Amino acid sequence: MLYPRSNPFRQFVDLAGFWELRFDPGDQGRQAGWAEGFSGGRPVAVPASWNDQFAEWRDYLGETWYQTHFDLPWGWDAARQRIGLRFGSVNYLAEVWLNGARLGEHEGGHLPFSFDLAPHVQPEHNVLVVRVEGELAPDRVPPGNVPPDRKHMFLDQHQNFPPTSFDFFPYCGLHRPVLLTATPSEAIIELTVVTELPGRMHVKADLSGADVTTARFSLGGTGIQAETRASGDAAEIVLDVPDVTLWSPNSPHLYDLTVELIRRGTTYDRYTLPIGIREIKVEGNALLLNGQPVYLQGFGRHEDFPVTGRGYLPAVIIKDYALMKWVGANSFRTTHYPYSEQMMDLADRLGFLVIDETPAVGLFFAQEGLDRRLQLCRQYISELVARDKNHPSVIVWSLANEPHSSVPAAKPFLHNLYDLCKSLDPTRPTTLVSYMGTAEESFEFCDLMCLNRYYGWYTESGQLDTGCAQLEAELEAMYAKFKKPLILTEYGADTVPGHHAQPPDMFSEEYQADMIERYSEVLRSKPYIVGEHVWNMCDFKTAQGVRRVGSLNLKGVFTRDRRPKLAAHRLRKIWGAPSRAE
Ligand code: GCB
Repeated sequence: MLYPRSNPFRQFVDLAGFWELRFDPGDQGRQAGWAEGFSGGRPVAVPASWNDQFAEWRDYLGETWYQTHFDLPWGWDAARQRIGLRFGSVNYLAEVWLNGARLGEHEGGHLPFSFDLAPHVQPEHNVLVVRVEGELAPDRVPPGNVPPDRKHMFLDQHQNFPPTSFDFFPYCGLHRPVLLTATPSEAIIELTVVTELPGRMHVKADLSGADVTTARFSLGGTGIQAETRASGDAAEIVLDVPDVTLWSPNSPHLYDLTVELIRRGTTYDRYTLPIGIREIKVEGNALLLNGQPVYLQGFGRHEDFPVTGRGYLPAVIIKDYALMKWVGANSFRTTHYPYSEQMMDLADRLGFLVIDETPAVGLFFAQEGLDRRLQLCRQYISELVARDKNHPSVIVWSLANEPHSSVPAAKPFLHNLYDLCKSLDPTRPTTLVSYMGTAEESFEFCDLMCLNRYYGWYTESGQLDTGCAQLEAELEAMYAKFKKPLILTEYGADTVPGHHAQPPDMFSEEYQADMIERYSEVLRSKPYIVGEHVWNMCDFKTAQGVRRVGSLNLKGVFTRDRRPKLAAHRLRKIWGAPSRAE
């Protein structure tokens, strides 16, 4: 899962641009052999969702074919190098052919997958075809088209269109960069770095064709360099960094770890990975970063923007980080799916604390399709940990958002996921995010508790006094029961920008600002609360339904085009004050 790099030993080329696309509602593409290449396609932007590019296909989630052509760059040679193809995210199902040969398929949006292109790739005139399909189905994750009697009755009683079991638009397409990669045929294929105090790095490099290889590890700017002999398919080393600068939000210091493979005095592969040295753990009531309590203040978000949908948009990423800094946030959760790798790299560089969430939102536990949903969740956890394990910014894994846990089948299912995640990464606290109205028994084994609560909005509507009293009562009860630190991972109010009211009432900017402030007061009065994430950073597109005016969730503190509402200014005051960690 190493992100492709370009250096004297490796190269990648981005296939972004205008591809060709054919919608295929009658499923004729398979019969007609579109896998080998098709004509009659219309131009489509990649990366981006297809939905907002073509008005008449906005709600269409079915079979869709993408195609592009490429030549290998100068100097690339499939006989000497490993030529690969890497997709950052395709939602939901992807099946891929090169020059008519089927390379494979991948299920699940938001996580990368790759193919070795040997022996099918040619120096010129390659035809790459991707069939994408994003239908909503009860045995997919996240699920959709769930029969009404299987739905959680608290929030899902209204049918929406498209029929998601989650509250965001089910955008489809090639959402993140598609990269053509060249690496040496013998190469570094994986790096795993675990850091601990006072300044130690455990590094493991997985290698292909490793016999008689020396692996050299060096740490930029420190003069630290060490060599080891590869044994089997791996090389491992422990590096101690004297006078270490630890990674933290206030000082997001990254060391460039470079690994080189050397044979008979000649380097034949090199990879550089930025590493932050830090330690995260839960102790008693506290979440400790480098031994000091941290308090998370920030948001749940969405990768969502007009026209491009869920497609990768570098300028919006930069803007969002700037707004988060402006408002005083130090943290966010990747609601409700893993974010782009570029977003995660910037979290490391800019010093954000990330709760990294899998795509498991809207999970329900009816027997039908349960095994399939479990296997998918397990796949996503494995892929997510493999992708994000080296990010210092990732401090907590979130296994699921709001599983419908009030049934006996939920706990063993979630326990299974927890155990898998811990086995893959014992170093980070692991949690899940509980649904309002659900007694989440899985907090028994989770390392900390995350709760989404909307007292004063969906219940106690318009009544902040009663709502805050309810909130406080539930927090106290949860803590008394589980004695674990708690993060309020969602709270907020839909707000029509420009709608004002005195006294404040629902949907006014004043009501949202007051609700956030009142919640924050409750949260900051409890020593076991270790974070507050407002829902949501920005307004975002949803399916159509009676609860979503204009097909938007309006709980953003910023509008969809990133203009602040009153609540953003209020949050600046609340969050501008030194956080409890300081
Ligand atoms: C939730 C969900 C989130 C929704 C939010 C809401 O609990 O986690 O996806 O958008 O409520 O606004 O209803």
